[in-house]
Amino acid sequence: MDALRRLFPYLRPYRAYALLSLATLTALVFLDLAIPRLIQRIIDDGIRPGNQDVVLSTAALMLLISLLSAGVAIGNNLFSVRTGEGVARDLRADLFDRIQGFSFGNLDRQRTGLLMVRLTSDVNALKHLTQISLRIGTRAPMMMVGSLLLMIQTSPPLALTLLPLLTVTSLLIGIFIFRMEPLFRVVQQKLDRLNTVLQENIAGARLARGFSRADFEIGKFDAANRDFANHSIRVMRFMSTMQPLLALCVNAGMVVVIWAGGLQAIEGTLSLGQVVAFGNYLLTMMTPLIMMTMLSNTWAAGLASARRVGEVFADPPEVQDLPGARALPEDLSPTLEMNNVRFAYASAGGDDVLHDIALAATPGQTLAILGATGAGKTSLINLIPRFYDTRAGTVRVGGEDIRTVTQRSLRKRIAIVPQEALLFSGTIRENIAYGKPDASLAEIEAAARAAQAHDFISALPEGYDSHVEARGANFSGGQKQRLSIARALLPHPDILILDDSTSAVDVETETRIQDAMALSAASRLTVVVAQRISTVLKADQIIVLEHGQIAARGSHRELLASSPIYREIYDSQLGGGLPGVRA
Ligand code: TTP
Ligand code: MG
Repeated sequence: MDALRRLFPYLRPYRAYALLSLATLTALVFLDLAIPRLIQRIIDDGIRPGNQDVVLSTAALMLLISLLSAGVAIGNNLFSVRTGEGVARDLRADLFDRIQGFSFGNLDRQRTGLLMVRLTSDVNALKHLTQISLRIGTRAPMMMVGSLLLMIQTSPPLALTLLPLLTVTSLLIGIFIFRMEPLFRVVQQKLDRLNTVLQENIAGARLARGFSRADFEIGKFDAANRDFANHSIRVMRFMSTMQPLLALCVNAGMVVVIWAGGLQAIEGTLSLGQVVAFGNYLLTMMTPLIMMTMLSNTWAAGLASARRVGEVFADPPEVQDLPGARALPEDLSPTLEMNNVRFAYASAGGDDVLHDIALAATPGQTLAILGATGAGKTSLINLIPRFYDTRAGTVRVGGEDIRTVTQRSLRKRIAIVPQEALLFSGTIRENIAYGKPDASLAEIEAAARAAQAHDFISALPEGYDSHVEARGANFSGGQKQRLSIARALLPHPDILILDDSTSAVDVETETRIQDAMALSAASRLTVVVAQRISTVLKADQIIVLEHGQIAARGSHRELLASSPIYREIYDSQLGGGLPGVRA
């Protein structure tokens, strides 16, 4: 329930629709409750005394009420749909914003597949909950109270006779809803599991083919699928015993009405019309109740979804601007400095992956970070745009502690070529201009030329307007890397970070990219991450990272002379002339 309360504000913009919906619903209840009274009148004042006028006029009135009722019901549907859709749209938009505002740390925690479920099925479940609440969810209790009152008004003794049965029915329905909610909750969890498996499965379909693990994947899916089905069956089994029981209650009630009411009618203490009206009120009371039990599914699903959507909102962005954070001054020379930096991933058990990092670089320089896989290179460079906060120590850009400036102003100065080149679906032009959407074609071409991408782009039939599929699936690894280098070069960043961004291009092309970039690098600070020593040869400063620690630093020449580790890397990659590796 608490989870639902968080979502009430989403109703506010649509309160007019919600109120209209409730108003039409109330009208509907009144109209529905009028019908048994009219039937009573037809019987008592029309049929029995043989008064045709009353029969005709009452029948006409019933027809009118039925038409009115249909119209009002349509209105109620439309208003509740409007409310539900509006709430769902706003909720999706806010969730999306929230996820856009997530830091890397949040994204490590929240699984992509489940976030997608939050935005789609969960929001849908809440939409249904809203709509159902504005329809049957409010109508049922109103009908119940109204019918009960009218039953008492029709014949208090008969109502009293029915009391034990009504109590039993209410208890049954109470038990039903009480037992149903947890059952449905488990079904929801199983469905979640099924979704996760499915998402991983489809994302990894190619890999599964490559390793002939399709059988294994099918098995994994089967297990989740069966688990979900088994729990659904358990719920349905419960429902299928409960529903006939409830129907039995209704029928038993009818028997009581006809038997006790019939006797009273014979005695003359109750008219035939009253008996029939009473029976009808019993039906108008029970039917919505039984419908409500069928809605416990929607309730359970809605509650579970509200809880999970609430979790996304309750996960604050790990990296946040300090209150009153200033923008990084535009004219500040973009130096880079790290002092005593320690860092750990919250998700990985909290052990430090970077220890005591200290480094400094100035504009115009190239700082290279060399290290084996897992050494912590990516972790280190992710601290520069403040994708993560350090555990200890400071990172300074232009002399400013980056925690004291706004993320936006900091990131505007930095461009990063991530280790895994990621492209969006769209055109090549759009992808390169991602960081500067208003760039001219000339600028885009210049960036592509520097990244050695212009030639292969021009060779495509549609050149810069060629289509890029989701994740850049229609380009090779090296092509994707060059496109993502062009994307980073385009806005002329003050600090350019390349995370092993030329690992998939040949050494010759890499050299050409480096030469082209050097032409525009006079005022830029470049940070190059590499496993391959050929990438870092020309850097002003090379930092050798080992197990998250700086093992050596200096220029290529200095390191070659002074650092055994560097020497070893050099010999293994270039010096020894291993087959397939050329200097
Ligand atoms: P990285 O910083 O990713 O190591 P790397 O970039 O030097 O390696 P590679 O050349 O293969 O790209 O990882 C350092 C450690 O941090 C490693 O033990 C894995 C861990 N780690 C996490 O726990 N979570 C993460 O998101 C990342 C990126 C790394
Ligand atoms: Mg890495």
